[in-house]
Amino acid sequence: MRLNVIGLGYIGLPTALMLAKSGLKIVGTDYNTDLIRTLKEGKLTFEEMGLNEVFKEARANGIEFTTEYQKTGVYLLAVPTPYLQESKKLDPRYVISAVNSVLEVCEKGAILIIESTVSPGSIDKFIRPEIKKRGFIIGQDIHLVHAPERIIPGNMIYELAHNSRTIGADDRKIGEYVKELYSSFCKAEIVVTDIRSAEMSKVIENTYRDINIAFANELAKICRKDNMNVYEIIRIANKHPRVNILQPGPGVGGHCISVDPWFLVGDYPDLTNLILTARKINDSMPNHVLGRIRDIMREHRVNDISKIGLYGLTYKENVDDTRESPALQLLQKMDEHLAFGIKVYDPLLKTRIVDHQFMNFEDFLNDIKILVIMVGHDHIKSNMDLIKDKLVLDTRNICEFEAYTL
Ligand code: SAJ
Repeated sequence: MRLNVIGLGYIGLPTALMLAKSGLKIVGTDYNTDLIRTLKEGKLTFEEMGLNEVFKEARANGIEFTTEYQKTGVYLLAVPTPYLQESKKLDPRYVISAVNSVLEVCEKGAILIIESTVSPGSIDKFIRPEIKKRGFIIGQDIHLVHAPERIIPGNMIYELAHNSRTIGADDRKIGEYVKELYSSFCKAEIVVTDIRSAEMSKVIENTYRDINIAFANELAKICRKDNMNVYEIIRIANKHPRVNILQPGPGVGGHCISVDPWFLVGDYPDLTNLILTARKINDSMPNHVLGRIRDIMREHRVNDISKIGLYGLTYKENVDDTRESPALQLLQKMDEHLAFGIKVYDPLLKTRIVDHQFMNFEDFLNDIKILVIMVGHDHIKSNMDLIKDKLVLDTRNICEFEAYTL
C-alpha cells in the first residue's frame, strides 16, 4: 500500500520523510515544480535540525516526489490554511482544491487524512460537501480523518517521534488503522477521537499558548512602567507549582500561534473577548519595541536611524522561517511612518528580503550604534563578545551583560 502526502512544506515534508524512513511506501506530491525538482535532486527546501539525516534515509527507502496526485489508498493532506484578513475566518481554498484533486484519482475506500489546521467545524462545512458533490459516500467510498500536527519548528524531527497525537475519525476502526500508520514513527500516546474534537483541541492548544505569551507581554509593559524586572518576577512566580508563565518578547510570529486564535475570533466574535485581547496585546509588541528604540535614541542623543541595527528577521530562534515575524512587522510599521534606513541582519537568511539587509555580521556591526536583538539565534549567543560595546536592546533576555530590555 502506498501513501500519498500532499503538500511538502514545513509539516508535510518532515512527516513524509518520517513515514518513508519507517519503511512505508511514500509518494510526496506538491504542485510547486521548483520544490519537487529540488527534492528530486536530493536537496532540502528548508533547514531544520535532523531533517537532512531523515531525508537521506527516506531516499534510501525509495520515497518518490512528484507534482501528480497518485492513485493510492491513503492520502495525507498538509496544505496551507491561511485566514482571511478582513473576516479573520479560515480560507479553505487550498484544502478544498487538494481534496478535489484527490477525489479525481483516488481508489474506492480511500482514507483522506487532513493534517492542516482548520477552524472547528471546517471539515463539516467545507470538506464533506465537496466529497458529496462528486457522488462519493462518506464512510464507504471515502473515509475522513483529521490528524492535526503538533510539532514545533526547530525541533520537528524529535517532536514527530515523541509528541502525543490526536486522530479524529468518523469511524473508530479507521481511526485505529490510522493510529497504526502514525505509530510507525510516533512513539508517544495517540488518542483516537471524533473529528470536531480533533479540530477544536488543535486550535485551542495554540490559543492557550498565545494567551499565556500575551500575559507575559502585558506583564513586561507593566514592569516597564515602574521599572521592575519582568524576567526576575516571572522566574520567581514560576517557582509556584501551579504557575507557568511564558516569556515576553517582541511579538508572536509564525504561521500557527499568531493565526489559529483568529479562527475562533472569526467564528465566535461575541464569545472571544479574552482571545481577541491576547491577540491584540501580542500584535502590539513590535510597536512597544519601537517605543523602546525611541527611548534609547533619546537617552543617548542618537538621531540617525541608520545607526540602528535589527538582529534577527525570522519569527523565532534558529529557524529560517520569516512568516508573520515580529521584525518584519516592526519594519512595516517604520515604513508606514516614513522611517527608512534601519539596518538589518539575520545569519539564517541566505538571501536579501528587505532593504538595508546585511549579509555579513561584522559589516553590520561596524555600521551601527544601537543593536536591537529581535531573535535569540544561537549565533548571537555565541558572539556576545562582539556586541558588548554597543547599546543593546535585548527583547529576548539573552544578553550576559547589562542591556536594555522590553
Ligand atoms: N514566543 C514568545 N514567548 C514564549 C514562547 C514563544 O514570545 O515564551 C514567540 C516566539 O518567539 C514566536 C511565537 O511566539 O514568535 C511562536 O513560537 P512558538 O515556539 O511558541 O510556537 P510555533 O509557532 O513555532 O509552534 C506552535 C507550537 N504550538 C504550541 O506550542 C501550543 C507547535 O507545537 C505547533 O505544532 C505549531 O504551533 C503549529 O504548527 O500549530
